Amino acid sequence: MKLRTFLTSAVAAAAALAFTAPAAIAQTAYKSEYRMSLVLGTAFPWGKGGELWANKVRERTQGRINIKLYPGVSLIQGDQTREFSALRQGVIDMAVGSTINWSPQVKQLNLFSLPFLFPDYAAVDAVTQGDVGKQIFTTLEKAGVVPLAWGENGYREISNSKLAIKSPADLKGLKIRVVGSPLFLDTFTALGANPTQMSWADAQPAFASGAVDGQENPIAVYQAAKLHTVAQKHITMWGYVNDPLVFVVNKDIWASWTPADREIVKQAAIDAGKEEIAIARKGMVEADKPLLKEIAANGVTVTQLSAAERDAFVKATRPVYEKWKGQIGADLVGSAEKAIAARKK
Ligand code: X2X
Repeated sequence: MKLRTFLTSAVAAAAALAFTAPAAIAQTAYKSEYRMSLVLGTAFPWGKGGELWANKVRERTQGRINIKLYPGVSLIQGDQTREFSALRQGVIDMAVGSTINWSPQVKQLNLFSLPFLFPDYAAVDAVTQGDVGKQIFTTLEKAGVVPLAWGENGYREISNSKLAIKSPADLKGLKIRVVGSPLFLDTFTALGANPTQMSWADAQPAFASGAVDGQENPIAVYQAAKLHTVAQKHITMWGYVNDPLVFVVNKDIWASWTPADREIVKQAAIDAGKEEIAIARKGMVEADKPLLKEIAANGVTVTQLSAAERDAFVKATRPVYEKWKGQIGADLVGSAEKAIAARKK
């Protein structure tokens, strides 16, 4: 080999090494433990979803990727609306998170909090499992995390300590705890209630002391948290918001794994997400809704609305829907509306 050729190829080889080496090193530097953030623990469908994901990953990677659960958003001292920023910054390695809690940072996620957008589960699936779901994932990627799969917290129903709510007038003056997302303040203000933002950790003592009158959360959450024991004696089934969950990984953590391990983590998230959604809907999709029977057996009033009664809530919140449609992006909301209209029931 001529000296010149030798030098050229040596330089090229060194350059190639310099280029690939950091990635190769990063990929082998696995942490002994990865930290998964969750608001709700394994007594709830949400936490079970996180546990299913962690277990599948541990098994399928023969322990190369070992995940510990941090329920109660304990990595960020319970401040659930900071979860997305903490994920982006690497304080949290991975999470199963609610679109509500991340919507202050990613405005498109407010889509799911638009009042009365989703008439039924088929509508939710048409959005999350279709093109709109993909668009949302692209948005999340641009925002700096790696989204892998959808889960579900559930349809958020309203409960309170005072009366059976049948019309917006019944909400007048009721102090309702909402999650820290401005869209919820608008919705409850439009309904004549007095909304107050509070973390989930602070909310439960506030129900017990009577500092707040009511709240909105899925029935599965109501039951697992035993909200009937903290004065929440009346539930109205209005299905105004569905609360999907997203399985995500921090970008740098993702990059540190081999392509084969990334594929395992992703497939495990998809499998766990499917199972979690089934768990979240259990007791609510069967014709006789056994979960509602269980709740009524605890002495709780469960109010079902007629179509006309429900419509009064839809009408009262329509200006909020229109205002936020613009803020979220009329195109995105329009695509969701179309997917819902075209759903298979
Ligand atoms: O705080 C809530 O209400 C909860 C647990 O449902 C969420 O994290 C959105």
